[in-house]
This record gives sequence, structure tokens and C-alpha cells, in this order.
Amino acid sequence: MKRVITYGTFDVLHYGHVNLLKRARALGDYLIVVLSSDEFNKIKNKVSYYTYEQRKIILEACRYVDLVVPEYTWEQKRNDIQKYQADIFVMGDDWKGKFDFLSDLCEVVYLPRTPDVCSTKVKKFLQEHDANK
Ligand code: C2G
Repeated sequence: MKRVITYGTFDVLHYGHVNLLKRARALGDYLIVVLSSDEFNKIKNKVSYYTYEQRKIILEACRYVDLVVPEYTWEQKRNDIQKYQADIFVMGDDWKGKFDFLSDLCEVVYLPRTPDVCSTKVKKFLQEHDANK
């Protein structure tokens, strides 16, 4: 039973996120998503459209996701990997190299990002085409 772990905000879930989750899950048998809390988003200088609870509900509906738990700090990864017995740590390659320090605990894999889509672009489009304006 190979357990995969990944981290992120996953706001306004789009096909780039799903493509990451699909490929991460395909590396093993079980995928844990450590989802950035609203408080941690502030530390990341990210403002989410959806709250943590709403983003959790959406992620739990994704066929590739087996468990969603909260991310509160940058420093919790080592503990998480041990706590959830993760064999593989996966992130998009915008993070390439940033988490190599975890490689004594588990395999570290960076997957190519899906081009041309991100939550910010989606939010901007929706603002510009807001039917309720
Ligand atoms: N992603 C992707 N392709 C995109 C957009 C995002 O592959 N077009 C990937 C990112 O590389 C990341 C995951 O989807 O692996 C989640 O993206 P974000 O929600 O933007 O995550 P981020 O803010 O980078 O959080 O402790 C780590 C942080 O929590 C990572």
C-alpha cells in the first residue's frame, strides 16, 4: 500500500489541480491532501474565494483524493509524512527543489504544472463577466 501526500490551497478547483491529483494518486494507492487552512493562506499571502471547509468538501468529492487534512504551517511536513506514513511526497514543479530536504523520509516527486490555468485567472475572468454586476 503506497501512500502519497501532497499540499496546497486548491481554491476554485480547476483541471490543473485535478491533473495534479490524478497523477499523484497514480503513483500509489492512497492520496492524502494536506489542504491550506484559511489562516495558513494568510501566511502564504493567498486569499481564497472558498473557505477551508468549502475547499475540503470539493476536494473530498474528487475521485483521486482519499483523505483531506489541514495545513497550518510550513514546518509540519516532516511530521505529516511520519504521521500519515507517506511513501511519496508530490508537488507541482513550480516547487521544484524546494522540498528535497524531505527525501530522507520519503520519495520526493515534482510533476509538471498544467499550463495556462490557475485560480487567479479563473477568478479574474469571473469578476470581469460577473452577471450580477
Ligand atoms: N498546480 C498545477 N497546475 C496548475 C496549478 C496548480 O499542477 N495549473 C499544482 C501546484 O503545483 C500544486 C497544486 O496544484 O502542487 C496546488 O496548487 P496551489 O493550490 O496553488 O498550491 P500552493 O499555493 O502552491 O500550496 O506547503 C505547500 C503549499 O501549501 C503549496
